[in-house]
Amino acid sequence: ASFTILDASINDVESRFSQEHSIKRSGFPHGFLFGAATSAYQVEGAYLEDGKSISNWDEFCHSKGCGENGENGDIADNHYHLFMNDIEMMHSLGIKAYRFSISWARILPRGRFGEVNPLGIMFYNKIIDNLVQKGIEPFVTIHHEDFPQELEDRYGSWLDPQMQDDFVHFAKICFKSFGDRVKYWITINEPNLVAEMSYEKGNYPPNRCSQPFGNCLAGNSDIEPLVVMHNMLLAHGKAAKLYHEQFQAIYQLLSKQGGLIGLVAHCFMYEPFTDTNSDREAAERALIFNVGWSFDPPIFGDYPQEMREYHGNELPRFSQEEKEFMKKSIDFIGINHYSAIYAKDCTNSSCQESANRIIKGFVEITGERDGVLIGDPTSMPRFFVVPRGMEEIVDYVKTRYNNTPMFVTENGYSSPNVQDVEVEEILHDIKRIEFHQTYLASLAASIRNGADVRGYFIWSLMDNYEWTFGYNVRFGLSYVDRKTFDRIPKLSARWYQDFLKNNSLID
Ligand code: AM3
Repeated sequence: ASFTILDASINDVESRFSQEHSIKRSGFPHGFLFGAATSAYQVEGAYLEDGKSISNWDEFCHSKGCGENGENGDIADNHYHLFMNDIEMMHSLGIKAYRFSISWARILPRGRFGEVNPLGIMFYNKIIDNLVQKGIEPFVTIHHEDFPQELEDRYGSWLDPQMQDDFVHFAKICFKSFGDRVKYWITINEPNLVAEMSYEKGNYPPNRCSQPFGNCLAGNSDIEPLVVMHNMLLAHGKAAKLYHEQFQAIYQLLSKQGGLIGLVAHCFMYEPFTDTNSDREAAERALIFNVGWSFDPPIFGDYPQEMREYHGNELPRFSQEEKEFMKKSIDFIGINHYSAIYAKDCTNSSCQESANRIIKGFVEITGERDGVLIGDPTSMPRFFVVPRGMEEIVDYVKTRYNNTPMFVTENGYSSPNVQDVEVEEILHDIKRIEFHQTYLASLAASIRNGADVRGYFIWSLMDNYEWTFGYNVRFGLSYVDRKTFDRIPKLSARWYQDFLKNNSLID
């Protein structure tokens, strides 16, 4: 019923799509999970309610003003109070899975130095129970950016191996409390991006970088991203071992649903800037330094050889015992994919940003070649619309990891910023529909070629707090009114609803 206001505009969309853009639900395998995603800090709000403590993002936003115009996630989408409405919205969309994250500071306000907060457990129990009741699969990210600030203050969070213990303690409580109903677990969201944004570029908390600029603090960006990633990967490995050994089998016996556990990485597709050996190698290297850095350890038990060659002893090492439990510590690979970008070798010249040396392996990135952009721009810098990138990245991951099961855990579009856009214009989001149609067509092609992809999540269910960009970068299928918190489905929501019913707009 909530979609009726937009019924009229759907006709406008129909005329815009040609036959080759037509992609239908039936073009995907039968049990393929279509869903939408959010994360706790970006939607929940209620930042100090019912026993939740201050998280690293609360602290960062309050002390420095984290988003544009000083916006923060104190209230966000008020999902903490409106979750029933939101689950109803998912149900009417017809999605079969919902990916969300658990606020660590709500469950364990003082990490492993304090008690479990029963009200936190209760909140996620209500979400999970209501999802299950509506036939929507809960897809739970245990850690997505936010953790209790106390862990930062006490020992420096991910820079210290103690954070692994805190994470495993948290994960265990989640498995115990929710594991009877949750079949899909993601340990950590995008550790590779956290290493870059928090310890290299310094724009996410704790804002560390080696050449202080803006608000960032002096750190050692040559080493810290590597250390932080190492601690995150080990935290993942230990939690996965615990899940595999103590929970998976029991839940299998009890409810015939053992559950699967995976890790999610931020996966750009890199294409060579020029058709030269050095740029072709640069594109390959950027993939290895991102995808390989994230998934080689939990699949093969160690970092890629190429990274060892570049970083030498600065790249931490796994002990023999660690290699053993890291290996095969994931049941599925989560790919967050938004964009492709050109990669240009900077081994012999000096790379412009240190991130391009450390995080990308001496690769400069650019979205422009000979004055032509790689794809349409979006409101996120360096995110372009390049549908072929989806097939390319999935194929790369498929080949590198021998077709380990994959999920596209995020894919989405934020419209370019236009001054004073009318709400009407935001709701009439034809570009977002086109984005999803073309990226899905590209994904379907890789599945036809044998890629074992099992689901696709749109980022995001609704407009939300986009980290340092605040509320103006809108990825949602629904518009959120910042004053009333009303959710208004955009045309893309109507499109997704139709798509899931296997109707194509051009039928
Ligand atoms: O907000 C999320 C989406 C949208 O943009 C989500 O929480 C994240 O998991 C994910 O990373 N998302 C996202 N990323 C933008 C990050 C900026 C990276 C810029 C790097 C440029 C090379």
